[in-house]
Amino acid sequence: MKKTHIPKLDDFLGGGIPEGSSILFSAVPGVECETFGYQILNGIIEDGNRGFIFTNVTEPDNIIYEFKSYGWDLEKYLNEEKAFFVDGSSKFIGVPTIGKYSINELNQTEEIILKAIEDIPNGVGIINNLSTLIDYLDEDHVIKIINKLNKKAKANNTILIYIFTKWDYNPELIENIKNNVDAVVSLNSIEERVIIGQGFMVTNASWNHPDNKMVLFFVLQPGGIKIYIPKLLVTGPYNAGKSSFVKSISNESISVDRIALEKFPTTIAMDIGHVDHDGFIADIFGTPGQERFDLMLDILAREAVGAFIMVDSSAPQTFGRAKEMINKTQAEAIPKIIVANKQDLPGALSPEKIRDAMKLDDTIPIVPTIVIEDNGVDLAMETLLKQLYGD
Ligand SMILES: Nc1nc2c(ncn2[C@@H]2O[C@H](COP(=O)(O)OP(=O)(O)OP(=O)(O)O)[C@@H](O)[C@H]2O)c(=O)[nH]1
Ligand SMILES: [Mg+2]
Repeated sequence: MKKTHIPKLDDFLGGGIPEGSSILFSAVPGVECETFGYQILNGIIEDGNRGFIFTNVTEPDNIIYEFKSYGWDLEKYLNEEKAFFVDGSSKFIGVPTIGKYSINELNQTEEIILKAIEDIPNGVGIINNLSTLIDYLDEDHVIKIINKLNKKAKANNTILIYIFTKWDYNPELIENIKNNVDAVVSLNSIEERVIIGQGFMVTNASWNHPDNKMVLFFVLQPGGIKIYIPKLLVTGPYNAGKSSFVKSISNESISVDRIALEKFPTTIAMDIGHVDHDGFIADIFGTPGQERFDLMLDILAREAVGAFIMVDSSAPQTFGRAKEMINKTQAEAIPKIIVANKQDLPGALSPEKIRDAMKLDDTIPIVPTIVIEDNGVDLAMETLLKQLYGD
Protein backbone atom coordinates (compact mmCIF):
# COMPACT_ATOMS: atom_id res chain seq x y z
CA MET A 1 0.00 0.00 0.00
CA LYS A 2 1.11 3.53 -0.68
CA LYS A 3 -0.43 6.53 1.00
CA THR A 4 -2.13 9.18 -1.11
CA HIS A 5 -1.26 11.91 1.42
CA ILE A 6 -4.67 13.42 0.87
CA PRO A 7 -6.38 13.92 4.21
CA LYS A 8 -9.12 11.36 4.90
CA LEU A 9 -8.74 9.70 1.49
CA ASP A 10 -6.38 7.01 2.76
CA ASP A 11 -8.94 6.06 5.41
CA PHE A 12 -11.66 5.88 2.77
CA LEU A 13 -9.42 3.65 0.65
CA GLY A 14 -8.70 1.28 3.51
CA GLY A 15 -5.15 2.53 4.07
CA GLY A 16 -4.02 3.75 0.68
CA ILE A 17 -3.48 2.41 -2.85
CA PRO A 18 -2.05 -1.08 -3.37
CA GLU A 19 1.07 -1.23 -5.55
CA GLY A 20 0.27 -1.84 -9.19
CA SER A 21 -3.25 -0.42 -8.97
CA SER A 22 -4.91 2.26 -11.04
CA ILE A 23 -7.14 4.96 -9.65
CA LEU A 24 -9.31 7.45 -11.50
CA PHE A 25 -10.04 10.92 -10.17
CA SER A 26 -13.20 11.77 -11.99
CA ALA A 27 -14.10 15.44 -11.68
CA VAL A 28 -17.01 17.53 -12.83
CA PRO A 29 -15.75 20.55 -14.79
CA GLY A 30 -14.62 23.38 -12.54
CA VAL A 31 -13.38 21.23 -9.67
CA GLU A 32 -9.65 21.38 -9.00
CA CYS A 33 -8.65 17.85 -9.88
CA GLU A 34 -5.02 18.30 -10.91
CA THR A 35 -3.96 19.05 -7.35
CA PHE A 36 -4.95 15.52 -6.35
CA GLY A 37 -2.36 14.10 -8.74
CA TYR A 38 0.30 16.58 -7.67
CA GLN A 39 -0.26 16.02 -3.96
CA ILE A 40 -0.05 12.23 -4.33
CA LEU A 41 3.15 12.51 -6.37
CA ASN A 42 4.71 14.89 -3.88
CA GLY A 43 3.83 12.67 -0.91
CA ILE A 44 4.94 9.46 -2.53
CA ILE A 45 8.31 10.98 -3.45
CA GLU A 46 8.68 12.30 0.10
CA ASP A 47 8.16 8.70 1.20
CA GLY A 48 11.22 7.72 -0.84
CA ASN A 49 9.67 6.55 -4.12
CA ARG A 50 9.90 7.84 -7.68
CA GLY A 51 7.29 9.11 -10.07
CA PHE A 52 6.41 10.87 -13.28
CA ILE A 53 3.82 13.29 -14.56
CA PHE A 54 2.50 12.78 -18.03
CA THR A 55 0.98 16.07 -19.07
CA ASN A 56 -0.90 17.05 -22.15
CA VAL A 57 -2.69 20.03 -20.64
CA THR A 58 -0.44 22.16 -18.47
CA GLU A 59 3.12 22.87 -19.53
CA PRO A 60 5.82 21.40 -17.29
CA ASP A 61 7.02 24.89 -16.29
CA ASN A 62 3.57 25.76 -15.03
CA ILE A 63 3.36 22.53 -13.08
CA ILE A 64 6.67 23.31 -11.36
CA TYR A 65 5.27 26.72 -10.53
CA GLU A 66 2.05 25.24 -9.22
CA PHE A 67 3.94 22.83 -6.94
CA LYS A 68 5.79 25.84 -5.57
CA SER A 69 2.52 27.57 -4.76
CA TYR A 70 1.57 24.61 -2.55
CA GLY A 71 4.95 24.71 -0.81
CA TRP A 72 6.37 21.64 -2.60
CA ASP A 73 9.68 21.57 -4.47
CA LEU A 74 9.24 19.65 -7.72
CA GLU A 75 12.38 21.19 -9.21
CA LYS A 76 14.49 19.54 -6.54
CA TYR A 77 12.87 16.17 -7.24
CA LEU A 78 13.51 16.63 -10.96
CA ASN A 79 17.18 17.40 -10.31
CA GLU A 80 17.52 14.42 -8.02
CA GLU A 81 15.84 12.27 -10.69
CA LYS A 82 13.13 11.25 -8.28
CA ALA A 83 10.57 12.74 -10.62
CA PHE A 84 10.41 13.32 -14.35
CA PHE A 85 8.01 14.65 -16.92
CA VAL A 86 6.49 12.91 -19.86
CA ASP A 87 5.93 16.09 -21.75
CA GLY A 88 2.96 15.75 -24.03
CA SER A 89 2.06 19.41 -24.18
CA SER A 90 5.04 21.61 -25.12
CA LYS A 91 5.45 20.29 -28.65
CA PHE A 92 1.82 20.98 -29.45
CA ILE A 93 1.90 24.58 -28.34
CA GLY A 94 5.28 25.18 -29.96
CA VAL A 95 7.58 25.64 -26.95
CA PRO A 96 10.73 23.62 -26.17
CA THR A 97 9.97 20.31 -24.47
CA ILE A 98 11.10 19.64 -20.92
CA GLY A 99 11.73 16.31 -19.36
CA LYS A 100 13.13 12.91 -19.77
CA TYR A 101 10.43 11.88 -22.21
CA SER A 102 8.50 13.97 -24.64
CA ILE A 103 5.80 13.26 -27.14
CA ASN A 104 6.12 14.75 -30.60
CA GLU A 105 3.40 12.81 -32.35
CA LEU A 106 0.10 11.84 -30.81
CA ASN A 107 0.45 8.25 -31.94
CA GLN A 108 3.59 7.86 -29.79
CA THR A 109 1.63 8.54 -26.63
CA GLU A 110 1.05 4.95 -25.59
CA GLU A 111 4.55 3.75 -26.37
CA ILE A 112 6.23 6.57 -24.49
CA ILE A 113 4.08 6.33 -21.38
CA LEU A 114 4.78 2.57 -21.33
CA LYS A 115 8.49 3.36 -21.31
CA ALA A 116 8.00 5.81 -18.49
CA ILE A 117 6.16 3.20 -16.43
CA GLU A 118 9.00 0.75 -16.96
CA ASP A 119 11.32 3.42 -15.67
CA ILE A 120 9.68 3.62 -12.25
CA PRO A 121 9.06 0.18 -10.77
CA ASN A 122 7.24 0.60 -7.42
CA GLY A 123 6.65 4.27 -8.20
CA VAL A 124 3.69 6.33 -9.30
CA GLY A 125 2.67 7.79 -12.63
CA ILE A 126 0.25 10.67 -12.94
CA ILE A 127 -1.74 10.77 -16.16
CA ASN A 128 -2.86 14.34 -16.57
CA ASN A 129 -5.22 14.51 -18.30
CA LEU A 130 -7.24 11.62 -19.65
CA SER A 131 -9.88 13.97 -21.07
CA THR A 132 -7.39 15.59 -23.41
CA LEU A 133 -6.36 12.15 -24.69
CA ILE A 134 -9.99 11.38 -25.40
CA ASP A 135 -10.41 14.67 -27.21
CA TYR A 136 -7.48 13.90 -29.54
CA LEU A 137 -7.66 10.15 -30.00
CA ASP A 138 -10.76 8.12 -30.63
CA GLU A 139 -12.61 6.70 -27.65
CA ASP A 140 -12.00 3.00 -28.23
CA HIS A 141 -8.34 3.70 -28.73
CA VAL A 142 -8.15 5.47 -25.38
CA ILE A 143 -9.76 2.50 -23.58
CA LYS A 144 -7.19 0.24 -25.21
CA ILE A 145 -4.39 2.54 -24.08
CA ILE A 146 -5.70 2.56 -20.50
CA ASN A 147 -5.73 -1.22 -20.53
CA LYS A 148 -2.21 -1.51 -21.81
CA LEU A 149 -0.88 1.05 -19.36
CA ASN A 150 -2.62 -0.67 -16.46
CA LYS A 151 -1.26 -4.04 -17.46
CA LYS A 152 2.27 -2.71 -17.64
CA ALA A 153 1.80 -0.89 -14.35
CA LYS A 154 0.56 -4.04 -12.63
CA ALA A 155 3.55 -6.03 -13.86
CA ASN A 156 5.83 -3.26 -12.67
CA ASN A 157 4.16 -2.54 -9.30
CA THR A 158 3.59 1.00 -10.48
CA ILE A 159 0.55 2.98 -9.32
CA LEU A 160 -1.24 4.93 -12.05
CA ILE A 161 -3.29 7.98 -11.20
CA TYR A 162 -5.64 9.15 -13.94
CA ILE A 163 -6.94 12.70 -13.76
CA PHE A 164 -10.17 13.01 -15.68
CA THR A 165 -12.55 15.90 -16.25
CA LYS A 166 -16.02 14.68 -17.10
CA TRP A 167 -16.88 16.94 -20.00
CA ASP A 168 -19.95 16.16 -22.00
CA TYR A 169 -18.88 12.61 -22.92
CA ASN A 170 -21.26 9.86 -23.66
CA PRO A 171 -22.13 8.04 -20.42
CA GLU A 172 -21.13 4.69 -21.89
CA LEU A 173 -17.58 5.90 -22.37
CA ILE A 174 -17.40 7.12 -18.77
CA GLU A 175 -18.74 3.77 -17.52
CA ASN A 176 -16.22 1.99 -19.68
CA ILE A 177 -13.34 4.01 -18.27
CA LYS A 178 -14.52 3.39 -14.69
CA ASN A 179 -14.71 -0.32 -15.34
CA ASN A 180 -11.13 -0.36 -16.54
CA VAL A 181 -9.52 1.04 -13.38
CA ASP A 182 -9.22 -0.39 -9.88
CA ALA A 183 -10.76 2.55 -8.01
CA VAL A 184 -12.71 5.70 -8.63
CA VAL A 185 -12.77 8.89 -6.61
CA SER A 186 -15.49 11.32 -7.64
CA LEU A 187 -14.86 15.03 -7.31
CA ASN A 188 -18.02 17.08 -7.27
CA SER A 189 -19.13 20.60 -6.73
CA ILE A 190 -21.49 21.20 -3.87
CA GLU A 191 -24.15 23.86 -3.77
CA GLU A 192 -26.03 24.74 -0.67
CA ARG A 193 -27.97 27.95 -0.88
CA VAL A 194 -25.18 30.27 -2.02
CA ILE A 195 -22.21 28.35 -0.69
CA ILE A 196 -20.47 26.53 -3.47
CA GLY A 197 -17.79 24.10 -2.46
CA GLN A 198 -15.99 21.08 -3.77
CA GLY A 199 -16.23 17.56 -2.44
CA PHE A 200 -14.67 14.15 -2.95
CA MET A 201 -15.75 10.59 -2.29
CA VAL A 202 -14.49 7.15 -3.18
CA THR A 203 -17.17 5.57 -5.33
CA ASN A 204 -15.47 2.23 -5.72
CA ALA A 205 -12.20 0.43 -5.01
CA SER A 206 -11.45 -3.17 -5.93
CA TRP A 207 -9.50 -3.77 -2.68
CA ASN A 208 -11.88 -2.16 -0.24
CA HIS A 209 -15.52 -1.38 0.49
CA PRO A 210 -15.62 2.39 0.53
CA ASP A 211 -18.30 4.00 2.68
CA ASN A 212 -19.40 6.51 0.02
CA LYS A 213 -18.92 9.41 2.34
CA MET A 214 -18.55 12.81 0.70
CA VAL A 215 -16.19 15.31 2.30
CA LEU A 216 -15.76 18.94 1.44
CA PHE A 217 -12.32 20.09 0.41
CA PHE A 218 -10.45 23.27 -0.29
CA VAL A 219 -7.18 23.78 -2.12
CA LEU A 220 -4.81 26.04 -0.20
CA GLN A 221 -1.70 27.74 -1.51
CA PRO A 222 0.49 26.83 0.24
CA GLY A 223 -0.84 23.64 1.74
CA GLY A 224 -2.60 21.70 -1.01
CA ILE A 225 -5.80 19.75 -0.44
CA LYS A 226 -7.45 20.20 2.96
CA ILE A 227 -10.72 18.88 4.30
CA TYR A 228 -12.97 21.89 4.80
CA ILE A 229 -15.28 22.19 7.79
CA PRO A 230 -17.48 25.22 7.21
CA LYS A 231 -18.24 26.02 10.82
CA LEU A 232 -17.42 24.85 14.31
CA LEU A 233 -19.07 26.37 17.36
CA VAL A 234 -17.61 26.99 20.81
CA THR A 235 -20.27 27.66 23.40
CA GLY A 236 -20.71 27.38 27.17
CA PRO A 237 -21.26 29.43 30.31
CA TYR A 238 -19.73 32.78 31.17
CA ASN A 239 -16.00 32.71 31.88
CA ALA A 240 -15.51 29.03 30.92
CA GLY A 241 -12.56 29.89 28.69
CA LYS A 242 -14.22 29.97 25.26
CA SER A 243 -12.36 32.99 23.92
CA SER A 244 -9.07 31.59 25.23
CA PHE A 245 -9.88 28.27 23.53
CA VAL A 246 -10.65 29.86 20.15
CA LYS A 247 -7.42 31.82 20.40
CA SER A 248 -5.37 28.78 21.34
CA ILE A 249 -6.75 26.51 18.63
CA SER A 250 -6.61 29.06 15.81
CA ASN A 251 -3.84 30.23 13.55
CA GLU A 252 -5.52 33.62 13.58
CA SER A 253 -8.39 34.85 15.67
CA ILE A 254 -10.21 37.91 16.89
CA SER A 255 -12.62 38.39 19.76
CA VAL A 256 -15.20 41.08 20.12
CA ASP A 257 -14.82 41.65 23.84
CA ARG A 258 -15.52 44.50 26.21
CA ILE A 259 -14.00 45.48 29.49
CA ALA A 260 -16.82 47.49 31.00
CA LEU A 261 -17.91 47.08 34.59
CA GLU A 262 -16.18 43.75 34.56
CA LYS A 263 -12.61 43.60 35.67
CA PHE A 264 -11.80 41.20 32.87
CA PRO A 265 -12.75 41.18 29.22
CA THR A 266 -15.98 39.39 28.41
CA THR A 267 -17.21 38.51 24.97
CA ILE A 268 -20.12 40.66 23.85
CA ALA A 269 -20.41 39.54 20.25
CA MET A 270 -18.27 36.63 19.22
CA ASP A 271 -14.88 35.04 18.75
CA ILE A 272 -13.80 34.14 15.25
CA GLY A 273 -10.86 31.95 14.45
CA HIS A 274 -9.47 29.90 11.64
CA VAL A 275 -8.10 26.43 12.40
CA ASP A 276 -5.64 24.44 10.28
CA HIS A 277 -5.14 21.07 11.93
CA ASP A 278 -3.76 17.85 10.49
CA GLY A 279 -5.20 18.21 7.00
CA PHE A 280 -8.41 19.88 8.16
CA ILE A 281 -9.33 23.55 7.99
CA ALA A 282 -12.28 25.11 9.78
CA ASP A 283 -13.76 28.42 10.69
CA ILE A 284 -14.52 28.48 14.38
CA PHE A 285 -17.02 30.73 16.14
CA GLY A 286 -17.16 31.34 19.90
CA THR A 287 -20.30 32.66 21.56
CA PRO A 288 -20.57 35.02 24.51
CA GLY A 289 -21.34 33.25 27.76
CA GLN A 290 -23.48 35.85 29.50
CA GLU A 291 -27.23 35.51 29.29
CA ARG A 292 -27.76 39.12 28.31
CA PHE A 293 -26.13 38.34 24.94
CA ASP A 294 -28.21 35.23 24.25
CA LEU A 295 -29.80 36.80 21.19
CA MET A 296 -26.44 36.19 19.48
CA LEU A 297 -26.50 32.45 20.09
CA ASP A 298 -29.01 31.56 17.45
CA ILE A 299 -27.23 33.56 14.77
CA LEU A 300 -23.79 32.20 15.60
CA ALA A 301 -24.95 28.61 15.75
CA ARG A 302 -26.56 28.68 12.32
CA GLU A 303 -24.98 26.15 9.97
CA ALA A 304 -22.49 24.91 12.57
CA VAL A 305 -21.53 21.31 11.80
CA GLY A 306 -19.92 20.50 15.16
CA ALA A 307 -19.68 22.04 18.62
CA PHE A 308 -17.35 22.35 21.58
CA ILE A 309 -19.34 22.81 24.78
CA MET A 310 -16.98 24.41 27.22
CA VAL A 311 -17.31 24.36 31.00
CA ASP A 312 -15.23 25.57 33.91
CA SER A 313 -14.68 22.22 35.67
CA SER A 314 -14.37 23.94 39.02
CA ALA A 315 -17.77 25.64 38.71
CA PRO A 316 -20.47 22.92 38.83
CA GLN A 317 -23.09 25.62 39.51
CA THR A 318 -22.70 26.62 35.81
CA PHE A 319 -23.37 23.14 34.37
CA GLY A 320 -27.11 23.75 34.13
CA ARG A 321 -26.38 26.82 32.06
CA ALA A 322 -24.13 24.70 29.84
CA LYS A 323 -27.01 22.35 29.12
CA GLU A 324 -29.28 25.29 28.42
CA MET A 325 -26.74 26.58 25.90
CA ILE A 326 -26.62 23.21 24.12
CA ASN A 327 -30.35 23.67 23.73
CA LYS A 328 -30.28 27.26 22.61
CA THR A 329 -27.62 26.67 19.95
CA GLN A 330 -29.28 23.52 18.57
CA ALA A 331 -26.03 21.76 19.46
CA GLU A 332 -28.27 18.85 20.37
CA ALA A 333 -28.55 17.98 16.71
CA ILE A 334 -24.87 18.05 15.70
CA PRO A 335 -21.75 16.13 16.77
CA LYS A 336 -20.27 17.68 19.89
CA ILE A 337 -17.87 17.20 22.76
CA ILE A 338 -17.63 18.67 26.24
CA VAL A 339 -14.41 20.53 26.97
CA ALA A 340 -13.77 20.26 30.72
CA ASN A 341 -11.57 23.32 31.12
CA LYS A 342 -9.62 24.77 34.06
CA GLN A 343 -8.46 21.39 35.28
CA ASP A 344 -5.67 23.25 37.07
CA LEU A 345 -8.02 24.99 39.50
CA PRO A 346 -8.60 23.58 42.98
CA GLY A 347 -11.84 21.60 43.13
CA ALA A 348 -11.91 20.92 39.38
CA LEU A 349 -14.13 17.91 38.71
CA SER A 350 -12.85 14.99 36.65
CA PRO A 351 -14.54 14.19 33.30
CA GLU A 352 -16.41 11.27 34.91
CA LYS A 353 -17.75 13.48 37.70
CA ILE A 354 -18.81 16.06 35.12
CA ARG A 355 -20.59 13.37 33.10
CA ASP A 356 -22.55 12.41 36.25
CA ALA A 357 -23.29 15.98 37.25
CA MET A 358 -24.47 16.95 33.75
CA LYS A 359 -26.27 13.62 33.22
CA LEU A 360 -24.61 13.06 29.85
CA ASP A 361 -24.66 9.72 28.11
CA ASP A 362 -21.50 7.92 27.03
CA THR A 363 -21.72 8.95 23.40
CA ILE A 364 -20.56 12.50 24.19
CA PRO A 365 -16.80 12.61 24.80
CA ILE A 366 -15.46 14.82 27.59
CA VAL A 367 -11.94 16.14 27.11
CA PRO A 368 -10.10 17.69 30.09
CA THR A 369 -8.12 20.84 29.27
CA ILE A 370 -6.08 23.65 30.74
CA VAL A 371 -6.49 26.10 27.91
CA ILE A 372 -4.20 28.78 29.36
CA GLU A 373 -1.38 26.23 29.29
CA ASP A 374 -2.41 24.98 25.84
CA ASN A 375 -3.02 21.63 27.44
CA GLY A 376 -5.59 19.31 25.84
CA VAL A 377 -6.59 21.75 23.10
CA ASP A 378 -5.30 19.61 20.22
CA LEU A 379 -6.87 16.53 21.78
CA ALA A 380 -10.21 18.35 21.94
CA MET A 381 -9.92 19.15 18.23
CA GLU A 382 -8.99 15.57 17.35
CA THR A 383 -11.86 14.25 19.43
CA LEU A 384 -14.42 16.44 17.68
CA LEU A 385 -12.94 15.51 14.27
CA LYS A 386 -13.45 11.85 15.19
CA GLN A 387 -17.06 12.58 16.08
CA LEU A 388 -17.50 14.26 12.70
CA TYR A 389 -15.51 12.00 10.39
CA GLY A 390 -14.86 8.78 12.30
CA ASP A 391 -11.43 7.28 12.90
N1 LIG B 1 -6.93 28.75 35.63
C1 LIG B 1 -7.37 28.76 34.40
N2 LIG B 1 -7.89 29.88 33.87
C2 LIG B 1 -8.32 29.87 32.60
C3 LIG B 1 -8.23 28.71 31.79
N3 LIG B 1 -8.76 28.99 30.58
C4 LIG B 1 -9.14 30.30 30.61
N4 LIG B 1 -8.88 30.82 31.82
C5 LIG B 1 -9.14 32.18 32.29
O1 LIG B 1 -10.53 32.32 32.48
C6 LIG B 1 -10.93 33.67 32.20
C7 LIG B 1 -12.05 33.69 31.18
O2 LIG B 1 -11.56 33.26 29.95
P1 LIG B 1 -12.26 33.61 28.58
O3 LIG B 1 -11.53 32.85 27.54
O4 LIG B 1 -12.43 35.06 28.41
O5 LIG B 1 -13.68 32.97 28.87
P2 LIG B 1 -15.02 33.08 28.00
O6 LIG B 1 -15.70 31.78 28.15
O7 LIG B 1 -14.73 33.54 26.63
O8 LIG B 1 -15.82 34.19 28.79
P3 LIG B 1 -17.12 35.00 28.26
O9 LIG B 1 -16.90 35.36 26.85
O10 LIG B 1 -17.20 36.19 29.16
O11 LIG B 1 -18.28 34.09 28.47
C8 LIG B 1 -9.68 34.40 31.71
O12 LIG B 1 -9.11 35.09 32.77
C9 LIG B 1 -8.77 33.26 31.27
O13 LIG B 1 -7.40 33.58 31.38
C10 LIG B 1 -7.66 27.52 32.38
O14 LIG B 1 -7.54 26.46 31.77
N5 LIG B 1 -7.27 27.61 33.68
MG1 LIG C 1 -15.43 35.01 25.57
